[in-house]
Amino acid sequence: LAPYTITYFPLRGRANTLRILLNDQGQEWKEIVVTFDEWHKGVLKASCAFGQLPIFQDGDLVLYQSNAMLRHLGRKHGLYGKNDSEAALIDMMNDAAEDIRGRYVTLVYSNFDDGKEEYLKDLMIRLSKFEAILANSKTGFLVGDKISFADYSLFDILLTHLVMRSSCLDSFPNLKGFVERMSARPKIKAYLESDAYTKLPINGNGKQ
Ligand code: 6SG
Repeated sequence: LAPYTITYFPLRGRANTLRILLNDQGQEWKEIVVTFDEWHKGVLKASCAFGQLPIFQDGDLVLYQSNAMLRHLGRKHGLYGKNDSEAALIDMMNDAAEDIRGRYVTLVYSNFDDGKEEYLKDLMIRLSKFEAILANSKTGFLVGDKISFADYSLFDILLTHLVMRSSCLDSFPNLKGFVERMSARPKIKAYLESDAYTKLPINGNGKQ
């Protein structure tokens, strides 16, 4: 039986990196889908540690905060580097990806139509930093010689931004190569082609 459960809205949103990681690692999990109608009744929200989804359960362990979930899976599945220094660098990379994700979520839910072009200008600067990091990587991963949870985070936000602006990686060959390599990993490829992925909207308000 799957030890893991993800409770979330019927969205990619903040669950998508988790789902990509779990698929790629050959893990099974259960999804509990929370509709917006159900959520707005407020009972589940009141029970959540910080009043928000997703929830991740690993047996008796109940986690809130999507990046804590990624770190937990990183520790359990060998996706957190080979020593403390690599772990610190992986944290740093994931935090930089989270900086982009946080700005994206703010744009989508507050000011998408008017703010998009200015957002994309700032995004290019942020992506250029990741481009330089990957240009210096000998292995094609963000840190060390193995995939980490930060690679899945970066991959997810790049997929999301390719939907928003399909040309956004055109001047970043290393990021483009990264997306191609990640997308070609057999279990990720199968997931990205599945209804479980393609039928889910990215966000809860129809913007993308
Ligand atoms: C939003 O922000 O889609 N959780 C969100 N929103 C519901 O009542 N730092 C943590 C983490 O990393 C952030 C959690 C995250 O885990 S997901 C949440 O629980 C709340 O606050 C993004 C998303 N939201 C769509 C949504 C569904 C119900 C309320 C917000 C859209 C707006 C109103 C209805 C549909 Fe809606």
